[in-house]
Amino acid sequence: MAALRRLRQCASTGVGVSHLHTSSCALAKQHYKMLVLGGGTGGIAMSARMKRMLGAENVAVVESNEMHYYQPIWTLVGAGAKTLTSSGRSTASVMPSGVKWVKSKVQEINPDTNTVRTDDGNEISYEYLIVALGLQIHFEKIKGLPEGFEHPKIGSNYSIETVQKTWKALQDFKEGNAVFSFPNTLVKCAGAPQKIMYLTDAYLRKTGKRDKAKVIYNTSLPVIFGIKKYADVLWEIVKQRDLQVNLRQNLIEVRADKREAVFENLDKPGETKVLEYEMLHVTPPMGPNLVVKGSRLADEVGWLDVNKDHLQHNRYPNVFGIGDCTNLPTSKTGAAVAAQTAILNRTISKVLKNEKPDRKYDGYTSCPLVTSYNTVVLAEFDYNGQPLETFPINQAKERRLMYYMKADVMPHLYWHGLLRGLWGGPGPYRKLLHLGMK
Ligand code: FAD
Ligand code: UQ1
Repeated sequence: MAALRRLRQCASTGVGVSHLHTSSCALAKQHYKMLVLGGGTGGIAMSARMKRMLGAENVAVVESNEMHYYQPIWTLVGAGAKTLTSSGRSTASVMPSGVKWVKSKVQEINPDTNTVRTDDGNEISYEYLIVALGLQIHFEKIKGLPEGFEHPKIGSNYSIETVQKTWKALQDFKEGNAVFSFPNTLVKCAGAPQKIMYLTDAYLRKTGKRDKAKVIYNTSLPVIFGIKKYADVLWEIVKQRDLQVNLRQNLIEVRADKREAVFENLDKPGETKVLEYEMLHVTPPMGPNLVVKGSRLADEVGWLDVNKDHLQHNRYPNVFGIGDCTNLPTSKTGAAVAAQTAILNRTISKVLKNEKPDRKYDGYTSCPLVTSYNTVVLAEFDYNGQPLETFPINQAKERRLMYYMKADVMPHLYWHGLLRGLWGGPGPYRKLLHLGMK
């Protein structure tokens, strides 16, 4: 009797029940033609596109968070130019209507049986899988963190819990070192660790405190930015504004009670330097999503192993990947995800017809380098590190128009274009705009 009641309850939830345990409907087996893992940028955008291609009833998204955030605006939240509230919307509101939202965490992916197991014990099977699980941030790899964030004067734009602490530290700045770090790992939006330095400099000038501050950017990288065209202009800016850039310096410890940051010199193993700070902005070490890393879908490092042209998995042809969780050899950004959605849509439409994928991803990525409260250098480039600029003007120049685009246009393009599967990056417009100039 009890089992029958359970069965009725489960059936009334609308779950596609093909097999049922008597004890709990949490163990009900569900099946979808297209299963999307992750309801972040790539996951929501692809679910909107898959709904259009296959019908909503054939698509499900696994995501446990009740809120969806537009992370790129956190740079401006950390500098007090936008509110955190403005960066988030409920996951329910961005989920395409009719698409099944599985409100759980993915625990295990089994591509050999075409199944996924969630943290509440459900097994979901799929015909096709899109993995969009993003990357993992690792504050805990720095000694003294994350507990150090309980102290004042320290923040990080890289998480919801810490981004407002950056703004607090900036407002409370009195006198001393403003220190910014860049870890010894891949990161998402490789420009963000220094954008907040430029904004800090601008804020301190605006509030008359700049002459009491030493602004220091300690980066693990051997360059200020990976693409020479933009690096050249950034070096000029840091010189002009008296911002100290130290290369190959990696943050390994924060003694937040004493306001000390410890950096190791990556070129001289064993050599460390302790910096006292009045403000510290931490960019955490990052790495592959742990669920991807623990599955057979991972490459030897742990990233999702996909074909760089078509975004199809290299060993499992019914699996696809997008965004920060993949091993696509380009810089990890939302702008890159936008371009990838158009390519992946095309790849999947071909695979569904038993045809070969044709359109190739060129690696397009973009980083709006915010250099003050009203200027941006808009870096755009491809797999080869070649600039691939949308506008027929020199983008390696600080421009007010680009700041307006970053702060006010991009969020609209994100919520109403990208997430609805209507914005596949600026590629087509680039061609038009450049044609117009010829
Ligand atoms: P995400 O959007 O991170 O989504 C991953 C999703 O997977 C999340 O919703 C997460 O909850 C979910 N997930 C993870 N694990 C599980 C699990 N086990 N089970 C279920 N769900 C799971 N990009 C730009 O283009 N321009 C910028 O100016 C820019 N600035 C940035 C500034 C900052 C401070 C930050 C943090 C990022 C910035 N980015 C920028 C990067 C951009 O936000 C990301 O590259 C983009 O969101 C990646 O999309 P994604 O779908 O791959 O991952
Ligand atoms: C972009 O497409 C995008 O996604 C909506 C961003 O936000 C995550 C960006 O920051 C940028 C720069 C682009 C590229 C778009 C144009 C118009 C250059």
